[in-house]
Amino acid sequence: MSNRRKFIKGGILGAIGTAIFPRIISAKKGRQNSNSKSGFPIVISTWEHGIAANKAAMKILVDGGRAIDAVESGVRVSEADPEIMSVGFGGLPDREGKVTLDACIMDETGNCGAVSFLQHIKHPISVARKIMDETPHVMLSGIGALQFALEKGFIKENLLTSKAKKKWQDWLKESEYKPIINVENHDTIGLLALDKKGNISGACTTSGLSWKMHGRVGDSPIIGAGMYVDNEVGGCCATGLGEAVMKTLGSFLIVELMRQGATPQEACEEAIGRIIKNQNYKHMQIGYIAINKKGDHGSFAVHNGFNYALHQGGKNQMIDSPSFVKK
Ligand code: SD4
Repeated sequence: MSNRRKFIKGGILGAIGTAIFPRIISAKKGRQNSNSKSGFPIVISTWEHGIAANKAAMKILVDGGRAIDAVESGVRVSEADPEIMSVGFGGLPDREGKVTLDACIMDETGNCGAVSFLQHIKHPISVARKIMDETPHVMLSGIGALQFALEKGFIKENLLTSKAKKKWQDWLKESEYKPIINVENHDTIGLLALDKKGNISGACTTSGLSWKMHGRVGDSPIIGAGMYVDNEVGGCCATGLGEAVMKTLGSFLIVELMRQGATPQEACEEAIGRIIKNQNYKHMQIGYIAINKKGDHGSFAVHNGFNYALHQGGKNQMIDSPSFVKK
């Protein structure tokens, strides 16, 4: 390692890790998530619906396909499933009863695309991909994103299922607006893949916080907040209260910490540490998953209960994430 690199590693991790949030990094430095193994192809994604998404993504990778195609195909499975009430079709609406979707995608060259506040389109991730591939822009929002999608041949649909509508009508009785993340009201899918060539891509898609204010956009479509990849280093996805992730640009932070030498596990712990240090974390859940170029992975959450799906070495399984608050 060059002297300069040693200096950066020591300097930045020293300053960030031990001075700012000593409890996490210094106590656990060098420790890997006990579930972490190296190797790729690998697909990792948030929450239980990740199992089906991983399966679709890995199918592409084992045939020698690109990570970018794998991540898009993977999260489309969750977007299309009306039983998943936090992503795409069947997602819970905002306080006005409108299903508004956020998504982003990023490839190994640093190209990226995103949509925010998009209505009526079942697969926001594929609209994000088209923005990445066919426009000079990164993000389209609201009516402009819808217009673009329709021009590209996407079909306008009603995404509010009767089940989601019923839940909204029940919520309306009290109309209590609490932007609080708990087990019932979130489950964004963030998915990362490293293909056989060792190239990395990521995708993230969500209907966001249920009962959110109309027009509210969370972290999920923000490159660097809800998801970020850098082909020299690794990638990260976030789930949970988007406002807390946006305030700390969590996914970008985690990738940059890995660039300075942190393991995926250490980097996730440090990013959660920033939230704990500066925000009232008691009533908010945030979870991160991260991988590096070797196919090591890590995860960390504020509270107990976060889990993720890992497809590696021929096995596709759920793993409980470690957390800052243990119970
Ligand atoms: C948001 N981060 O809109 C998303 C919600 C989420 O798991 O992740 N839920 O704030």
